[in-house]
This record gives sequence, C-alpha cells and structure tokens, in this order.
Amino acid sequence: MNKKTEEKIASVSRRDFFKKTASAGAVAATAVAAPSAVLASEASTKDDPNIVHHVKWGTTLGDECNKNPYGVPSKYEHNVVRRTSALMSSAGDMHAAISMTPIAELKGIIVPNGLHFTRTHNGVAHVDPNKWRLMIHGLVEKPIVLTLDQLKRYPSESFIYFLECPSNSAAEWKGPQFGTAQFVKGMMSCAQWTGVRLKTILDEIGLKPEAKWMLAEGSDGSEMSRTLPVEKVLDDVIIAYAQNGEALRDEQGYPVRLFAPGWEANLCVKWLKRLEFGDEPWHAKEETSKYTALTASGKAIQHFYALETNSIITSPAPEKDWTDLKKGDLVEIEGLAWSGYGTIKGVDISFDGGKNWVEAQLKGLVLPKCWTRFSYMYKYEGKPLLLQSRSYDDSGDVQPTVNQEKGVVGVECVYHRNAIITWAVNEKGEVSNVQVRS
Ligand SMILES: Nc1nc2c(c(=O)[nH]1)N[C@H]1C(S)=C(S)[C@@H](COP(=O)(O)O)O[C@H]1N2
Ligand SMILES: [Mo]
Repeated sequence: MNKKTEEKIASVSRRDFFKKTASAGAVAATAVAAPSAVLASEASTKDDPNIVHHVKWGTTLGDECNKNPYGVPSKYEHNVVRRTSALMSSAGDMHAAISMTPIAELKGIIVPNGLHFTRTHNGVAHVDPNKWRLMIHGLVEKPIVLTLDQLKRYPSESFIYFLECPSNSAAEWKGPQFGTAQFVKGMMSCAQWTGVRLKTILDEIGLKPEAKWMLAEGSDGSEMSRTLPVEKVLDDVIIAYAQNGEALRDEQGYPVRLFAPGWEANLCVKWLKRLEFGDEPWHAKEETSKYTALTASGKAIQHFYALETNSIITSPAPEKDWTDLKKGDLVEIEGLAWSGYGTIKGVDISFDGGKNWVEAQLKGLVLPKCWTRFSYMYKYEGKPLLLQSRSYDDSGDVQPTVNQEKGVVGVECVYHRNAIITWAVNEKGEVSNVQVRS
C-alpha cells in the first residue's frame, strides 16, 4: 500500500462516529411528508383475466407431475417480481440500470435466484462456459489460465452472504423519494454462494511478497474493473460459480463472479475473466469517478469498502400495510438487518420516531455478513406511528440517525447510506416513507 492510499484510508473514520456508545438520546422528531407512492405495487389479482378465481376442492385432476421440468412460482404470486425504473438507469437506457428485489414479499434470509437484484453497466452478458477462461497473473510465481472444469476441481466452499449495491438508498440522501420498501432498499439480496476461496488457488500458484493489490476484470461490455487489497483477498474472497445450489444466473455473472463478503457489491465483478496482482491500486474508472465518497469539504474518500450496519422494517411497509387490522390485533413487525463488518448483535424498534426504543428478537440463523431477520410482536392500536429499526453489530457500530450520518458525510456522498429508515403508519394502517430528522 503506498503512503497516499494509506492516508486516504486513515481518513475514512466515518464509521467511528457511529459507535453504540455515541448513539444520542431522543431529539425532537420532524416528519417529512413523502411524495405519493410513485412506483407502488400493481393492481390486485382480482382484475387479472389470467387467474381463475374458483376452488373446486378435491374434485379436479391436476397437471401432470413434470409439466415444468424447471419449476416456476405459482401464478398467484405474479406480483412478487423484481422491479426497475427509468430513474435508476443512465438516461433511460435499461442496459445500464438496476432492478430491485421485492424485499417486503420475502421470508427467511435466502432470496430465490430469479428475484436477486441485478445491476448491469452494459447489459446482461451471456458467456459460454466452454469458452470461459480465468487468467490469474501479475505478481504471482506461476501465472495460470483456468477453464471452468479446472476451477471446479478445487475444493468448494459455501457461505450465506448478503450482497448490497453501495448505491442502495442513494436517492434518499436529500429526502424520502420512493414509496415502497422494494425501491427504498431493494438493491440487495442474500444467497448461499458456492465457489473456491481465492486463497486456495493463490497458495498453489504463489503470491509474490510485493503483491499488495488485486485487479478484477469482467468480460461484459463494461469490462467492470475494481481493485481489492490483498489482505481481503486472502481473508474471505471467493470465486463463485453457484448460487443457492445451482449455477449462477446470467444476471448474476454466469459462469463465474468474484465475491467479496460484506463489501460493496460493485467489487463483486461478474462474468469474471482476469485477476492481476500488483503493488499499487489501479485507480480504475469505478474507483475514481464512481464509488468514491464526496464529503462536505469537497474532498472524496477513495477505497472504502465494507458496508456499515443497516436495517429496514419489511412488514409493515408501504406495500405491506396494516389496513386490514383491527384494534387489539396482535401483529408481527418483521425486518432485515445486516453488516459488512460482522454479525448483527441486536435490533431496536421505535414507535415514536426514535424517542423510545424496545428490543426486537433476532430469529433464525444469525451469521456474519448475512441478512438477519428480526421480529417483534405488537398489539395494534390504530394510532399513528413513526416506526423505525436500529441495528448494531459485533464491531460496535450502531445504525445512525439521518442527521448523525449527514453530519459526518454531508448529502453528496451517494454511497453507503445506512441512516435509520422511518415508516409513518396512519390511523387507517396505511404506511408511507418519511424521514425523521434528528
Ligand atoms: N462485470 C460486471 N460486474 C459487475 C457489474 C457490472 O455491470 N459488470 N455491476 C456491479 C455492481 S455496481 C453491482 S451492485 C453488483 C450487482 O450484482 P448483481 O447484479 O448480481 O446483484 O455487480 C457488480 N459487478
Ligand atoms: Mo452497484
């Protein structure tokens, strides 16, 4: 690592501001009205002519058993889909765009492969696995070119990790923009990833002592390139070829992508073709003009990677509201928490915009760098609420309020937004996206 880069990294002390102990007490809450749900969910299945609404229980013959050799979701689940918008593209061109995971519709921590959010800078590439090659060269003792079969001969390992675009919620820095949880935080997913630890291959081909940085390059039209420090590469980076038990989907980088657990999804180069080791970072386009953090001083922070502790309530949410509840009903508040710095230790819930907090339960698997489900049973009272969740992780970080985050990084940063999200619930049980500025 050269001196300049070291200095830059040293200046990335933003996360130090959000230690658990520093979490402030309650400050007066100002709710900002949200614009009406622009990109809200589609009409109910009632009006869909493709769906037959009758039940003849026990009297009809079903489809033949293997009608769908590769299974598809029930037709009644047709509303559970990725969604995109021209606002999240380069001037409306949907080749450089992003589609979002319907996080409020999912259960558990595994996102089905067909619903994994997708970001492409130059379209979804289709790479022939027989022609695919991975070159590993630069400051290594024995450079190699691997075929897919050769890669799969190395011992494989599987891990459940979240993947999040550092631009998730980028539109929310200057106020609430989107009307659904899917659009507020859907640039993320979680899956079981299988592949080869890069360290396993490097142990075999030998890393030269001067090797400090690794360039990863994709084979798609954008030739997405990012640099990673060797410490991370040797720690837990994998070359992934499977997702939830099957081959990666084209959208996720078939046949092979890089996977840097807990770090910006942008580093997880898809349709991977080349890894080069060097003694300095490359300063590629995606780490200079993009994916740097512009601070209030006008200086940009380069090389910041791990995603800070974060959370969102997914039920209720604008697209999963409480309008069907009656006073006195017991209802589960559920959500997701995650941190690129480690394991979620706890999640608090507030009903009054952050003045008072109660502790939620973590449920199911609680794993490092992985979505963690939280839950809280609540007696519905039909009263307006400002509902929030606040996560903390085992590195000591706590999720900041909107103003705490702004105070440190300003509003031009674009990336790594992890400020507390607020859902306003009205007397009717309708839910909207607002911001509490405290
Ligand atoms: N080759 C290549 N890799 C890429 C990209 C790309 O456009 N091309 N997009 C990056 C960005 S910005 C993100 S957020 C993640 C998204 O991964 P996903 O599409 O599997 O969700 O892939 C990253 N890797
Ligand atoms: Mo991204």
